[in-house]
Amino acid sequence: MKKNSKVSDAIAGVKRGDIASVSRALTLAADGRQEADELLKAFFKDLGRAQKIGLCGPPGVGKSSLSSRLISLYRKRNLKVGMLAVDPSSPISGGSFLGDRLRIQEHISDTGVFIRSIASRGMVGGLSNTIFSQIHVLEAYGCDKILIETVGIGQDEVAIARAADTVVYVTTPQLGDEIQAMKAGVMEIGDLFVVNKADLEGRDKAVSDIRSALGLGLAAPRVWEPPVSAVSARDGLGLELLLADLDRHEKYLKETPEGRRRLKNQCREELSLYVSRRLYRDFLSKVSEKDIEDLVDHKINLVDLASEILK
Ligand SMILES: Nc1nc2c(ncn2[C@@H]2O[C@H](COP(=O)(O)OP(=O)(O)OP(=O)(O)O)[C@@H](O)[C@H]2O)c(=O)[nH]1
Ligand SMILES: [Mg+2]
Repeated sequence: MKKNSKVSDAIAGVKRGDIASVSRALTLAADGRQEADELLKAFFKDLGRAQKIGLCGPPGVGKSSLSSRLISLYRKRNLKVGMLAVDPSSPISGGSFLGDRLRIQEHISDTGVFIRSIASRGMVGGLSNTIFSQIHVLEAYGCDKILIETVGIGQDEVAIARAADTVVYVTTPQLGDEIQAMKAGVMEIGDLFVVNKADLEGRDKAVSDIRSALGLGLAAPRVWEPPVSAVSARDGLGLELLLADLDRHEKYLKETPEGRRRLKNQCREELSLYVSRRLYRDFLSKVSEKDIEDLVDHKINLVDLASEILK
């Protein structure tokens, strides 16, 4: 039972608020092997504790810089913050990992903040397939806010909406034309829109382009009208207003059926990821060397073998 004591130590450590245990638990959770099941069971009761804030948007718009600012503001309120960032050293976004590390450096000695970058391997549509397990660890650690930064490339951008409660779509004035061309999918998942780098020229045009793309003020009023704010993560401008919008969205989810609807969708997504992981795990453990020999020797065909194992 040596293997399990490692897991139960990590579970107890996380509950105690031990930061090294959080790190170990996250690694176990990210691996998604059988060992992680105990962890999931122990931590599932904290489901829904934190506001999970997804930050998405094109590479380089300032998602990490903005996250760092938000973390500081939340810390001022004495809230515990976790952050999961898809490792931007992946070839897709051009390797600014070191830059990210430097920007979030100021928080590393603070036990009220836990930042982990997620390898992009094993990703399903821009999200790690164990992201939910990692979220559970951070919720059990007592995080009030969990920021999830994802790389936003086309369709992948919308994947974050399956894990987050509040989706923040970040853009900049420099991406004027891209705003015009923003895909319908992106416009639909954003709960808040942020024009970062508002210290640069073109801020007002970017804000009004987004507003008109959203059709704000035109159609019948929606229950939640996505606010569009201009901020500068560099200069620290507009952040208090953004924070107020984030709070307002959290309140909206708590007070309307929308919150429960999202939580249900998250559970549905997590269940399906878990079941496919587990089926795959169980399946692989049943394939013997003899089965493979039989395939090579044409004693059985692939489909029949698979059906037999799945039975
Ligand atoms: N002028 C200006 N530059 C900014 C601002 N915020 C971030 N930057 C700069 O923009 C660059 C990218 O910032 P990041 O925070 O790494 O952006 P990101 O969206 O996390 O980038 P990826 O993770 O690689 O997609 C850096 O050089 C930042 O210094 C801002 O408000 N104004
Ligand atoms: Mg980043």
